[in-house]
Amino acid sequence: RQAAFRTDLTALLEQMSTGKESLKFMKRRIHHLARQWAQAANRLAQRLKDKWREQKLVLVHVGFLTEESGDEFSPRVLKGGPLGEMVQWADILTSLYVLGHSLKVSFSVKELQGFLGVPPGRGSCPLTGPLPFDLIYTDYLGLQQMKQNMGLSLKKHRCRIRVIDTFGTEPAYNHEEYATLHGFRTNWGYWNLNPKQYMTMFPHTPDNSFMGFVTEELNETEKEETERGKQHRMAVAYGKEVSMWKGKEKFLEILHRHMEIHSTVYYEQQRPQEIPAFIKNHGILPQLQLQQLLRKAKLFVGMGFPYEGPAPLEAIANGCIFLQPGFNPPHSSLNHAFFKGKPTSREISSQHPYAERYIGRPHVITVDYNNLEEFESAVLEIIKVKVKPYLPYEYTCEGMLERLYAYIHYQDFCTPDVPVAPQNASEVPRRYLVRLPNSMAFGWPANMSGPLMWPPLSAMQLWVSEEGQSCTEQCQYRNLVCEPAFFSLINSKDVFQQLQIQCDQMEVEMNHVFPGFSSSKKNCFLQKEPLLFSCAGFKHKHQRLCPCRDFRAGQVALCTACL
Ligand code: U2F
Repeated sequence: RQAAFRTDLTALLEQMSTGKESLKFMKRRIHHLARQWAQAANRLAQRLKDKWREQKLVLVHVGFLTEESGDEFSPRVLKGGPLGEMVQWADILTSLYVLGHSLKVSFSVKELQGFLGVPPGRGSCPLTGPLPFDLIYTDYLGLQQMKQNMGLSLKKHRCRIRVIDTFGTEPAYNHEEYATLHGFRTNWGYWNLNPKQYMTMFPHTPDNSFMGFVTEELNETEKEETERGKQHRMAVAYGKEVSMWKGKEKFLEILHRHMEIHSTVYYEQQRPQEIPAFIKNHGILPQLQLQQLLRKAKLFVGMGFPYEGPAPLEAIANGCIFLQPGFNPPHSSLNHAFFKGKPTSREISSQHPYAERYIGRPHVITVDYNNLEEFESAVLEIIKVKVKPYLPYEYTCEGMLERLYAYIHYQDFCTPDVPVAPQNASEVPRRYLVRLPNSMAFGWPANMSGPLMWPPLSAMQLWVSEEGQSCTEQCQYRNLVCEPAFFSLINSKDVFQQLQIQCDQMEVEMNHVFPGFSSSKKNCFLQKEPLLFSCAGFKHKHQRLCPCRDFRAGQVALCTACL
């Protein structure tokens, strides 16, 4: 069946009836953004008019909101607890629905069992008949619940699963045996999925798919009104929970010398000492009202936590400048409790690396908050400078629909991959290799991209990393993005030869930095295990072969020829 775009969200909202605060929050959000979704659907429908899109049978099982997982989120919705995850799930549900897929939504193990056709109380009995879904979107907790309820059959159907994973899972942590042997074992990873099956909140490691969420976009009239109504000496402090305010007095006092500071922090009755008396607190506001507050304010000031939330994008979309602390040394699972046990080695250079890297000045200013002079001069600059509301395309409704459409249409983890580490030269797709003069890059002619390869081969450029550098960084340095789908094509002896890399020895091993080589020892290495192809991996004294690709302006998940 063909999928048809939907613009009326009533039936979706009806599928979500329950008394939980988390669901009420999500429903309010869906309802509030309905007009923007409908406009985006119409625009994308026009652009894709001749494309045939199959209607998929989709199950969405939101594990972290089930009673069976303890649901710690719902009781904290009105009390300053995390809302980012609910923002994202609301937007995923809406996108799938608007794209016209057939959707079943589950917020409890009982509903999950019903949809999977597993009789309640059967515990770990495997699902018998065929899986009644083409795609299942869930999270790590949901995956665990499905394992318990589908038993062995989960393995058979795992290529249809997509795991919504806020901070991402790098390949070294995902491969059970490798993670266990090499110290990458955490509470979460080791599911042996294709790393692209993990979908993140921001474009973190390119090993995963970037799912994202949306931020409301102002229309031209609203933008003009916002610019006119800006109060240049009004700031909003980013911190819903009292704990986020501990030890922040110094810079808040400096800020207070120049601006009136508002906040939306939750506390019961008496104001805690962490919240200075000069702060004008509104308590937790509904999203719509928070947005009104941000429209008036000039500055949204980060206080170091939460990491990588949606609020800075909302502030910037409403014409605020986001001022945030840079982290030196960067925060990671090695040195910070919050990231400990998360299946990633990613290093966080500031409270919001996406805002820092993909948006930057004049909308985002990152400074060292320990240097109070630097902080103060940033504040003075912010008061003077004029900025317009800004929202990257990938965070608009159309951007999210476009991305999810592409994933559903093109990503296929059920069909076996191209052979890895081909030993026989005739297996190597040599005819694709064209040497570009004066560079270490290969270009692939556009007409070589076959229908089965996505992203298309024409998008690929091969580069060699520096010693100790990851492919994520090398591609970024080239203004490209690492594309793990191409690793299997460059994992061959011939590629080393074509690049004129001297290999006295060629080994085939399981290692998340291969294919690569050590130039001092003249040792070259091919990858033995396709699940370990990794953009994120790096190793001292090792140079890597890096498959990079281009990307669309404002939509890093997709290459120019990807649609
Ligand atoms: C992030 O979660 P948070 O919920 O802490 O992220 P925020 O950026 O603070 O805000 C999430 C939403 O809360 C809304 C606001 C944002 O969309 O509009 N909100 C509101 O409705 N009323 C208010 O008064 C204030 C905010 C991140 F998203 C999670 O993935 C992480 O787990 C968490 C910890 O790093 O940070």
